Amino acid sequence: MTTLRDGHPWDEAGFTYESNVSPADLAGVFAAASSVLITTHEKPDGDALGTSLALHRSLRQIGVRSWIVLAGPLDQNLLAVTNEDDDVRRFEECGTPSEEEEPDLIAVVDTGAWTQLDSMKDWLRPRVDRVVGVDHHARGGSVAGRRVVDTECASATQALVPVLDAMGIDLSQNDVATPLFLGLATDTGWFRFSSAGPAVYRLAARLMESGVDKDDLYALIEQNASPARFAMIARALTSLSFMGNGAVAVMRLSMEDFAETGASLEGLAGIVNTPLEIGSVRASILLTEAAKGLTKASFRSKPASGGLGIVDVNELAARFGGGGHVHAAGARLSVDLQEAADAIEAELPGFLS
Ligand SMILES: [Mn+2]
Repeated sequence: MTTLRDGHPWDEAGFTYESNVSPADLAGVFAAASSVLITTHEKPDGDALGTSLALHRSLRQIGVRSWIVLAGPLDQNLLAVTNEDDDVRRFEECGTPSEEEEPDLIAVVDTGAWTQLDSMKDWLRPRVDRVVGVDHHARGGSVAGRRVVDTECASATQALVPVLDAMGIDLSQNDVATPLFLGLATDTGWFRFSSAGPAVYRLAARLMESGVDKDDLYALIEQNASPARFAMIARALTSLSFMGNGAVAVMRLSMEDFAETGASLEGLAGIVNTPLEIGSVRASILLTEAAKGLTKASFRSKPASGGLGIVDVNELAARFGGGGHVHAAGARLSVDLQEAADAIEAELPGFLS
């Protein structure tokens, strides 16, 4: 059974997750490196891959060898932004580096939470002094000895830009701009979320002027779905129910739904956002049965409007050992779909004031 905790599961006692070096400091560290392993949170999204790829291509520009290691399921559409010059490896195939391949620097981007680095954590722990971090999350742990954490940024790619600028990177060369734009666009729901402020639009403009073809990228990422994904969307919408007097939408997908449609878990990205189109809905939850007795919960919420406050889904997910952002979070519950729905419903009153 899921245990409730007082603090956030990403927190570490006595540890404050914030920048401890400047972007210029980090630029100096990258420039002085000879080989860099770049990694990010498991089940990488557009921002995780975009930050990794932009850093990888930037390091190539200044003659520093690097490679990317990605762990966990990955939306195949995202890989379309990589090309044959990029050294992108899957943890499931390459594992941790051999002694000959030991990098002298490790970059962890778009997360600072040990729980999001499960495959690599035992290898990373003795190396934290050689780990540098670039992130935009409010919470995290002691993963990176030196880190730039900017919670004002809508994406980790946005937090990376001042580092690249200090490195003197030309964003238009070997297409550094496109993965930067990918992270910025996907983490802001293509510039719709409240996190998309003036600085985001300014950066988007700069990246387009550096060669990003946003229509091409949109088609590649957002208009490239499989019929199986749509079969799952149909089932998710059919399962829609409400809690909290209509303020919270809940959708459920079972293992049978996956078996019968042939859809994959990684093919579900974004489905949880759809019920936010309903006027009365302030938060949306997608429950997926990952295995018998194991339910994955994805949470999304709207910005404050019409005198109504936000549903802080970061804190809601934390009640079940998960986390994320105020408007987007996830958790895993060791119960079946119905028990997960019941447990979440029991926690809701405190979040709907
Ligand atoms: Mn991100």
